[in-house]
Amino acid sequence: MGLLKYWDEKHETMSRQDIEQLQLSRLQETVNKVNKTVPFYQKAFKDKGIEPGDIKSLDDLKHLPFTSKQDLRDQYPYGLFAVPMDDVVRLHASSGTTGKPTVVGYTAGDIQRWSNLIARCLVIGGGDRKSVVQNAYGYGLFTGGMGVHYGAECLGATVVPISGGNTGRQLMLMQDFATTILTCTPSYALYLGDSGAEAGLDFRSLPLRTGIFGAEPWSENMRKQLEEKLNITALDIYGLSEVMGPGVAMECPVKQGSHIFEDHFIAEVIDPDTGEHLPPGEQGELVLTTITKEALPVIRYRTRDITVLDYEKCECGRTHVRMKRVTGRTDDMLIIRGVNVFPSQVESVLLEFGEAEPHYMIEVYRKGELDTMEIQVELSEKMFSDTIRNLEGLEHRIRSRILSVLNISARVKFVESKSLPRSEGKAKRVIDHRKL
Ligand code: DLL
Repeated sequence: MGLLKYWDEKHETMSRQDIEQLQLSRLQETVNKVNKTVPFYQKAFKDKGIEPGDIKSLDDLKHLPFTSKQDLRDQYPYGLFAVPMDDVVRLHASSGTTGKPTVVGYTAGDIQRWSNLIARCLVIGGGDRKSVVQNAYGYGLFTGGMGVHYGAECLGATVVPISGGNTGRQLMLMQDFATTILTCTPSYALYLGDSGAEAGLDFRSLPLRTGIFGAEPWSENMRKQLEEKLNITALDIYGLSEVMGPGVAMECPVKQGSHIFEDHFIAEVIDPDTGEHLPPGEQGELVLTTITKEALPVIRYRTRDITVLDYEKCECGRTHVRMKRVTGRTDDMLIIRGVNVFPSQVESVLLEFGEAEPHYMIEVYRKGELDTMEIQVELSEKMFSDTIRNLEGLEHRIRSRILSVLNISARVKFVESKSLPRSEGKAKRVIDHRKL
């Protein structure tokens, strides 16, 4: 346990009544603001016959329109921003369903609030000013690296901005810099653990205490392995770029779900088919509304993540609602090594090449601890009988294109025309062999 119990005790332990009061006033402010500054919301409210003044209680939230990833894409790049670009100090981006990413922006105030929320997460994980945070989330357009980095600095910890990859160096610095908190995806943590063990590293001899793992789904079984192999407490961190990035929710050491930071976000669970609001305890799609974001406030953002909300009192003393582990998504987005991949992105790359047929199958494996993706593509009959050299050239070109568009390397395997299974209903494009 670190020196601090809470980072922001007042907000983390508010009574339900106070949380709801704060949420309502912040929601009203947000709705007023987007109605003035974001034409998309202005129109969406109008289409639903809603005026900002109609939001008189939290229950009225259900009358507001949803926002989807597609809406952000349609407004690419900055259409949903609620402030002039002069006030935007940072951009990040995540994969869209096709070529163009989803762009998100932050004001200086947004960065400050985000950093404070990450500091809150780190304190929940036992962090304090003495902590050495080895941040192995990827730096760049992905929100993981920079998001956690600024939060660790905000806490006053020492941050090692190593980013992902370069496992040998990660293990060396973990020892030399006396890392106490490791932040990365759970699959990469497992890889680090196994590589360390192979290299004869005894994690019991290290000061490493906590792992804060997220950006992809993982399981209790995975937690057990990570805790044993790395000799740590492994906690879950949840977030998504459109809503902020990491730090929307964080699991406390009670390990019964992640607290969604309700002073900044309003959480709902809906039936993904009907859009109906579901009572607490029922499983459905998580919908989040931001109530303190300036650059990119989102109203009822459909995360596509499946979870359950739990309003029971938590032993840790925090009063914010907990979400259970995300068990899946309502769309076909895959997360491979922390990178979001939509089958439609793969398809559009394949179709850039005249030689490939629009019949393909994506298979995802977990080899050791690393996810690998193999794409089987049908070739036209004429191409299939082409010289091996030509085929190798084509394979190489497809692979590099996939790498540059999706930011992930894949194996490409050509198969004969008409050899992949055809389906009569929805095409099955993905076989996920990973057992989480
Ligand atoms: O993955 C933000 C993040 C970075 C979270 C670092 C945690 C740690 P995106 O790239 O926009 O943002 O992907 C968001 O990843 O909708 C979920 O499907 C999935 N995801 C994120 N955290 C978890 C988690 C970041 N703890 C999408 N468990 C989300 C399961 C998660 N899925």
